[in-house]
Amino acid sequence: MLTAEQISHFDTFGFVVMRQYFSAAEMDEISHEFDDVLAEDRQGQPFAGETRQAVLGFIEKRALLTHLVEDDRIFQPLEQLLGPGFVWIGSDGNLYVGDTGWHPDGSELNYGRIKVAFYLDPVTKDSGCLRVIPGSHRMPLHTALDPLKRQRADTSLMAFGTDASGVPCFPLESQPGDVVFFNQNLWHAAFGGRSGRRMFTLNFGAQPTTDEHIAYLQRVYQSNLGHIQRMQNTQTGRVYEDEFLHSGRPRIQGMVGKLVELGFK
Ligand SMILES: O=C(O)CCC(=O)C(=O)O
Repeated sequence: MLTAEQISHFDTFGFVVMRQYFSAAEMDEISHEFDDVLAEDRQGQPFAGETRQAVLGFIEKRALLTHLVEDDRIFQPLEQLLGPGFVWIGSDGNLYVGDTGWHPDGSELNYGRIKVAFYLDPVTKDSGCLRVIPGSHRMPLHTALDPLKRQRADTSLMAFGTDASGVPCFPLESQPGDVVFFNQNLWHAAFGGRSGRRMFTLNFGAQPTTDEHIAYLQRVYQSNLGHIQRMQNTQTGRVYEDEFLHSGRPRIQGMVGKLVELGFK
Protein backbone atom coordinates (compact mmCIF):
# COMPACT_ATOMS: atom_id res chain seq x y z
CA MET A 1 0.00 0.00 0.00
CA LEU A 2 1.15 3.53 -0.71
CA THR A 3 1.25 6.03 2.13
CA ALA A 4 -0.71 9.29 1.88
CA GLU A 5 2.65 11.03 1.20
CA GLN A 6 3.46 8.68 -1.67
CA ILE A 7 0.02 9.25 -3.20
CA SER A 8 0.44 12.99 -2.94
CA HIS A 9 3.98 12.71 -4.44
CA PHE A 10 2.50 10.82 -7.38
CA ASP A 11 -0.36 13.31 -7.83
CA THR A 12 1.90 16.35 -7.60
CA PHE A 13 5.05 15.24 -9.42
CA GLY A 14 3.61 12.50 -11.63
CA PHE A 15 5.68 9.59 -10.33
CA VAL A 16 6.68 7.58 -7.29
CA VAL A 17 9.69 5.26 -6.96
CA MET A 18 9.49 2.24 -4.69
CA ARG A 19 13.03 1.42 -3.60
CA GLN A 20 14.12 -2.22 -3.24
CA TYR A 21 10.51 -3.28 -3.69
CA PHE A 22 11.54 -6.73 -4.98
CA SER A 23 14.31 -8.77 -3.34
CA ALA A 24 17.57 -9.76 -5.04
CA ALA A 25 16.33 -13.37 -5.26
CA GLU A 26 13.06 -12.26 -6.92
CA MET A 27 14.97 -10.02 -9.34
CA ASP A 28 17.24 -12.94 -10.31
CA GLU A 29 14.17 -14.95 -11.29
CA ILE A 30 12.51 -12.04 -13.07
CA SER A 31 15.76 -11.26 -14.93
CA HIS A 32 16.14 -14.87 -15.98
CA GLU A 33 12.60 -14.97 -17.39
CA PHE A 34 13.14 -11.61 -19.11
CA ASP A 35 16.29 -12.86 -20.87
CA ASP A 36 14.52 -16.06 -21.86
CA VAL A 37 11.51 -14.28 -23.44
CA LEU A 38 13.72 -11.85 -25.35
CA ALA A 39 16.03 -14.64 -26.59
CA GLU A 40 13.00 -16.66 -27.71
CA ASP A 41 11.70 -13.61 -29.58
CA ARG A 42 15.08 -13.38 -31.38
CA GLN A 43 14.75 -17.08 -32.19
CA GLY A 44 17.95 -17.71 -30.26
CA GLN A 45 20.03 -15.23 -32.28
CA PRO A 46 22.36 -12.92 -30.32
CA PHE A 47 21.14 -9.35 -29.83
CA ALA A 48 22.66 -7.32 -32.66
CA GLY A 49 22.52 -4.09 -30.66
CA GLU A 50 21.60 -1.93 -33.63
CA THR A 51 17.95 -1.20 -32.93
CA ARG A 52 15.69 -1.58 -29.94
CA GLN A 53 14.15 -4.99 -29.41
CA ALA A 54 10.63 -4.68 -27.99
CA VAL A 55 8.41 -7.64 -27.14
CA LEU A 56 4.75 -6.71 -26.66
CA GLY A 57 2.55 -8.97 -24.56
CA PHE A 58 5.72 -9.52 -22.55
CA ILE A 59 4.50 -10.57 -19.09
CA GLU A 60 1.85 -12.90 -20.48
CA LYS A 61 4.60 -15.13 -21.85
CA ARG A 62 5.74 -16.51 -18.49
CA ALA A 63 3.70 -17.40 -15.37
CA LEU A 64 6.17 -15.76 -13.01
CA LEU A 65 5.94 -12.48 -14.93
CA THR A 66 2.15 -12.71 -15.31
CA HIS A 67 1.85 -13.01 -11.56
CA LEU A 68 3.35 -9.52 -11.14
CA VAL A 69 0.06 -7.83 -12.09
CA GLU A 70 -1.78 -9.50 -9.21
CA ASP A 71 1.06 -9.10 -6.71
CA ASP A 72 -0.09 -6.82 -3.86
CA ARG A 73 2.96 -4.60 -4.40
CA ILE A 74 1.74 -3.73 -7.90
CA PHE A 75 -2.02 -4.22 -7.64
CA GLN A 76 -2.70 -2.25 -4.47
CA PRO A 77 -0.88 0.98 -5.47
CA LEU A 78 -2.69 0.86 -8.84
CA GLU A 79 -6.03 0.53 -7.10
CA GLN A 80 -5.10 3.46 -4.88
CA LEU A 81 -3.91 5.65 -7.77
CA LEU A 82 -6.36 4.69 -10.54
CA GLY A 83 -9.30 3.56 -8.44
CA PRO A 84 -11.13 0.21 -8.45
CA GLY A 85 -11.98 -1.36 -11.79
CA PHE A 86 -8.73 -0.30 -13.47
CA VAL A 87 -7.95 -2.07 -16.77
CA TRP A 88 -4.99 -3.79 -18.31
CA ILE A 89 -3.45 -2.05 -21.32
CA GLY A 90 -0.40 -4.21 -21.92
CA SER A 91 3.26 -4.80 -21.28
CA ASP A 92 6.54 -4.67 -23.15
CA GLY A 93 9.99 -6.12 -22.56
CA ASN A 94 12.79 -4.08 -24.10
CA LEU A 95 16.45 -4.02 -24.97
CA TYR A 96 17.05 -0.34 -25.61
CA VAL A 97 19.69 1.08 -27.91
CA GLY A 98 20.84 4.68 -27.61
CA ASP A 99 19.03 7.66 -26.15
CA THR A 100 15.28 7.99 -25.75
CA GLY A 101 14.22 11.56 -26.54
CA TRP A 102 11.72 13.51 -24.44
CA HIS A 103 8.10 12.47 -24.80
CA PRO A 104 4.98 11.74 -22.77
CA ASP A 105 3.30 8.39 -23.52
CA GLY A 106 0.21 10.39 -24.37
CA SER A 107 -1.66 13.58 -23.66
CA GLU A 108 -4.92 12.12 -22.40
CA LEU A 109 -5.29 14.64 -19.61
CA ASN A 110 -8.78 13.36 -18.75
CA TYR A 111 -7.88 9.70 -18.49
CA GLY A 112 -5.61 8.22 -15.82
CA ARG A 113 -3.02 5.78 -17.12
CA ILE A 114 0.00 4.46 -15.28
CA LYS A 115 3.19 2.84 -16.46
CA VAL A 116 5.07 0.61 -14.02
CA ALA A 117 8.72 0.28 -15.04
CA PHE A 118 11.36 -2.23 -13.95
CA TYR A 119 14.97 -1.51 -14.92
CA LEU A 120 16.91 -4.75 -14.62
CA ASP A 121 20.43 -3.30 -14.37
CA PRO A 122 21.78 -0.40 -12.29
CA VAL A 123 21.22 2.84 -14.20
CA THR A 124 22.30 6.39 -13.38
CA LYS A 125 21.57 9.81 -14.84
CA ASP A 126 24.20 9.39 -17.56
CA SER A 127 23.86 5.65 -18.09
CA GLY A 128 20.26 5.40 -19.15
CA CYS A 129 18.06 5.86 -16.11
CA LEU A 130 14.59 7.26 -16.66
CA ARG A 131 14.66 11.05 -16.43
CA VAL A 132 11.38 12.79 -15.74
CA ILE A 133 10.20 16.39 -15.68
CA PRO A 134 8.27 16.56 -12.40
CA GLY A 135 4.79 18.03 -12.71
CA SER A 136 4.71 17.74 -16.52
CA HIS A 137 1.74 15.34 -16.38
CA ARG A 138 -0.45 18.39 -15.74
CA MET A 139 -1.31 21.57 -17.53
CA PRO A 140 0.10 24.11 -18.19
CA LEU A 141 3.58 22.50 -18.08
CA HIS A 142 2.43 19.49 -20.11
CA THR A 143 1.87 21.46 -23.32
CA ALA A 144 4.49 24.14 -22.57
CA LEU A 145 7.04 21.37 -23.21
CA ASP A 146 5.84 20.69 -26.76
CA PRO A 147 9.02 22.24 -28.26
CA LEU A 148 10.85 19.14 -26.94
CA LYS A 149 9.02 17.06 -29.56
CA ARG A 150 11.44 18.27 -32.19
CA GLN A 151 14.28 16.53 -30.28
CA ARG A 152 12.56 13.13 -30.27
CA ALA A 153 14.33 11.86 -33.38
CA ASP A 154 17.55 13.86 -32.93
CA THR A 155 18.49 14.60 -29.32
CA SER A 156 21.26 17.00 -30.38
CA LEU A 157 18.70 19.51 -31.71
CA MET A 158 18.12 22.54 -29.52
CA ALA A 159 14.94 23.44 -27.61
CA PHE A 160 14.75 26.01 -24.82
CA GLY A 161 18.40 26.78 -25.65
CA THR A 162 19.69 23.29 -24.81
CA ASP A 163 20.12 19.87 -26.35
CA ALA A 164 17.88 17.11 -25.02
CA SER A 165 20.30 15.88 -22.33
CA GLY A 166 20.49 19.37 -20.81
CA VAL A 167 16.75 19.75 -20.21
CA PRO A 168 16.07 20.31 -16.48
CA CYS A 169 14.76 17.09 -14.99
CA PHE A 170 14.83 14.60 -12.14
CA PRO A 171 16.89 11.44 -12.80
CA LEU A 172 15.31 8.29 -11.38
CA GLU A 173 18.61 6.48 -10.80
CA SER A 174 17.80 2.92 -9.91
CA GLN A 175 19.07 -0.48 -8.83
CA PRO A 176 17.44 -3.79 -9.74
CA GLY A 177 14.50 -4.26 -7.37
CA ASP A 178 13.44 -0.59 -7.57
CA VAL A 179 10.11 -0.01 -9.33
CA VAL A 180 8.85 3.24 -10.85
CA PHE A 181 5.15 4.09 -11.13
CA PHE A 182 4.53 7.05 -13.41
CA ASN A 183 1.62 8.90 -14.96
CA GLN A 184 1.73 8.31 -18.72
CA ASN A 185 1.23 12.02 -19.39
CA LEU A 186 4.58 12.72 -17.70
CA TRP A 187 7.42 13.80 -20.00
CA HIS A 188 10.31 11.37 -19.75
CA ALA A 189 13.55 10.41 -21.53
CA ALA A 190 16.81 8.48 -21.03
CA PHE A 191 20.37 9.27 -22.08
CA GLY A 192 23.71 7.49 -22.25
CA GLY A 193 22.49 3.95 -21.66
CA ARG A 194 24.44 0.97 -22.90
CA SER A 195 23.22 -0.84 -25.96
CA GLY A 196 20.90 -3.60 -24.77
CA ARG A 197 19.66 -1.75 -21.68
CA ARG A 198 17.08 -4.04 -20.13
CA MET A 199 13.71 -2.78 -18.93
CA PHE A 200 10.10 -3.81 -18.99
CA THR A 201 6.83 -2.05 -18.34
CA LEU A 202 3.28 -2.84 -17.25
CA ASN A 203 0.57 -0.42 -18.37
CA PHE A 204 -2.84 0.21 -16.88
CA GLY A 205 -5.77 2.60 -17.36
CA ALA A 206 -8.47 3.73 -14.96
CA GLN A 207 -11.89 2.14 -15.35
CA PRO A 208 -13.14 3.67 -18.62
CA THR A 209 -16.27 5.72 -18.00
CA THR A 210 -16.63 7.86 -21.15
CA ASP A 211 -16.60 7.33 -24.92
CA GLU A 212 -13.32 9.22 -24.98
CA HIS A 213 -11.73 6.65 -22.63
CA ILE A 214 -13.01 3.75 -24.75
CA ALA A 215 -11.79 5.42 -27.93
CA TYR A 216 -8.35 5.79 -26.36
CA LEU A 217 -8.21 2.07 -25.40
CA GLN A 218 -9.29 1.14 -28.93
CA ARG A 219 -6.58 3.34 -30.48
CA VAL A 220 -3.87 1.78 -28.33
CA TYR A 221 -5.14 -1.72 -29.12
CA GLN A 222 -5.16 -1.06 -32.89
CA SER A 223 -1.72 0.49 -32.76
CA ASN A 224 -0.29 -2.49 -30.81
CA LEU A 225 -2.00 -4.91 -33.18
CA GLY A 226 -0.49 -3.13 -36.18
CA HIS A 227 2.92 -3.20 -34.53
CA ILE A 228 2.72 -6.93 -33.76
CA GLN A 229 1.48 -7.81 -37.24
CA ARG A 230 4.36 -5.94 -38.89
CA MET A 231 6.96 -7.87 -36.91
CA GLN A 232 8.58 -10.91 -38.51
CA ASN A 233 9.20 -13.07 -35.47
CA THR A 234 7.73 -15.76 -33.28
CA GLN A 235 4.94 -13.64 -31.88
CA THR A 236 1.43 -14.91 -32.37
CA GLY A 237 -0.01 -11.93 -34.23
CA ARG A 238 -2.25 -11.30 -31.21
CA VAL A 239 -1.99 -8.49 -28.67
CA TYR A 240 -3.19 -10.63 -25.75
CA GLU A 241 -2.93 -14.33 -24.96
CA ASP A 242 -6.16 -16.32 -24.47
CA GLU A 243 -4.86 -17.68 -21.20
CA PHE A 244 -4.58 -14.13 -19.87
CA LEU A 245 -7.86 -12.81 -21.32
CA HIS A 246 -9.74 -15.78 -19.93
CA SER A 247 -7.76 -16.23 -16.73
CA GLY A 248 -9.48 -17.79 -13.72
CA ARG A 249 -7.58 -15.39 -11.41
CA PRO A 250 -10.00 -12.78 -10.00
CA ARG A 251 -7.60 -9.82 -10.13
CA ILE A 252 -6.67 -10.57 -13.75
CA GLN A 253 -10.32 -11.14 -14.69
CA GLY A 254 -11.10 -7.75 -13.16
CA MET A 255 -8.58 -5.94 -15.35
CA VAL A 256 -9.29 -7.73 -18.64
CA GLY A 257 -13.11 -8.05 -18.51
CA LYS A 258 -13.62 -4.75 -20.32
CA LEU A 259 -11.07 -5.68 -23.00
CA VAL A 260 -12.90 -8.93 -23.74
CA GLU A 261 -16.18 -6.99 -23.88
CA LEU A 262 -14.60 -4.62 -26.43
CA GLY A 263 -13.58 -7.60 -28.56
CA PHE A 264 -9.82 -7.20 -28.02
CA LYS A 265 -7.85 -10.36 -28.76
O1 LIG B 1 14.16 3.71 -20.71
C1 LIG B 1 13.98 4.37 -21.72
O2 LIG B 1 14.86 4.53 -22.60
C2 LIG B 1 12.68 5.07 -21.97
C3 LIG B 1 11.48 4.35 -21.50
C4 LIG B 1 10.26 4.95 -22.10
O3 LIG B 1 10.27 5.93 -22.79
C5 LIG B 1 8.97 4.33 -21.86
O4 LIG B 1 8.90 3.23 -21.28
O5 LIG B 1 7.96 4.92 -22.26
